[in-house]
Amino acid sequence: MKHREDASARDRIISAIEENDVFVILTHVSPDGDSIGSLVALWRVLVHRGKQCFALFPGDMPPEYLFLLGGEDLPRSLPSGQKWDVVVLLDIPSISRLPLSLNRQIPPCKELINIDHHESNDIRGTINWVDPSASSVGEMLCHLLEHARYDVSSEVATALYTAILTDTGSFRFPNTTSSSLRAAARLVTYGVNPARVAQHVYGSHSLRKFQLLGLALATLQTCFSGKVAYMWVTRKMLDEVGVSPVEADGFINFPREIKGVEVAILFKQEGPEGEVKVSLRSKRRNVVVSRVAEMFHGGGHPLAAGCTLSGSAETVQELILKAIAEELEQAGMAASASSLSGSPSKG
Ligand SMILES: [Mn+2]
Repeated sequence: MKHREDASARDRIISAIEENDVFVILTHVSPDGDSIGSLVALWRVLVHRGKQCFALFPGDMPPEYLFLLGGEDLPRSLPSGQKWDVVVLLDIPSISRLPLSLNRQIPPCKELINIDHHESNDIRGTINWVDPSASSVGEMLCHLLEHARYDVSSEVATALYTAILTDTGSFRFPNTTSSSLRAAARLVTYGVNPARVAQHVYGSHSLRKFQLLGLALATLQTCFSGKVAYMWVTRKMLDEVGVSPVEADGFINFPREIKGVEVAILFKQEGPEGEVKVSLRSKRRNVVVSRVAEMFHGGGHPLAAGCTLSGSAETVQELILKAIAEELEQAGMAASASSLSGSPSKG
């Protein structure tokens, strides 16, 4: 049933592309490899097909993905008063994740296309294609372009490959399936150079990023008998090293990579004073971190989610660890408070 719906959603998306001329493509704030790769790929395809197409700048881009833009710039805001035929949302599960310049408003349009792989997606477009079994929106777009028999240039393939590579954690996360690997392999036949992409994504960091990582790693701790690991990036660390918070992109993988850890947490003080951004990762489907994020008005996937809390470092850490303990308990992994090792980090 689901597959039939997906197939018809895909056909309707292709008709909407063919029948319209003026497009806006949007992706989520705090963009990652999947959102940037998908945005750039679809933008290039539509421009190549002679469409007038705006891909809106989603917010600070981690520098390792800038190569996908090939020196081109994205508009920071949309021209006002413009009527759009089609607005395409990529990897955006809810209105709260729209680029900030839009003020939580989807631009008025005839057709609203919602393409996403977040189970929690609650956007009602005129066409909705939400496939939680897909590793990434990049993988979905690969299927869409092939289904439409559009040609996939090596630039488009590179953007989609980067999306799949990064959303699967370099083909290490549970969303690494035969479907995602096959899509990546086909993209290589369209002209991707995997070593070159890896060099950009993983081998072009700044020295300061590693200096920040050094400070953050000093706060790394485990609790609940080693099932939970957490780490802090504080305002003070960012100021000390003199970097923007985007440099902490990917830090969540360090607590995640400790043996025996089921849930990894990264606490980041990046916005206004007293606000803490919390990233959560789980290794198993029965420990659902999006449920924890939702308790604090955040969201995400079962295995990767996030939320923002206000309060002191101690309070935020305590609230999150308590919620994680309950989630572990529900999953049959007892996590009594007494197994909490060490006192909450002062950040
Ligand atoms: Mn994604």
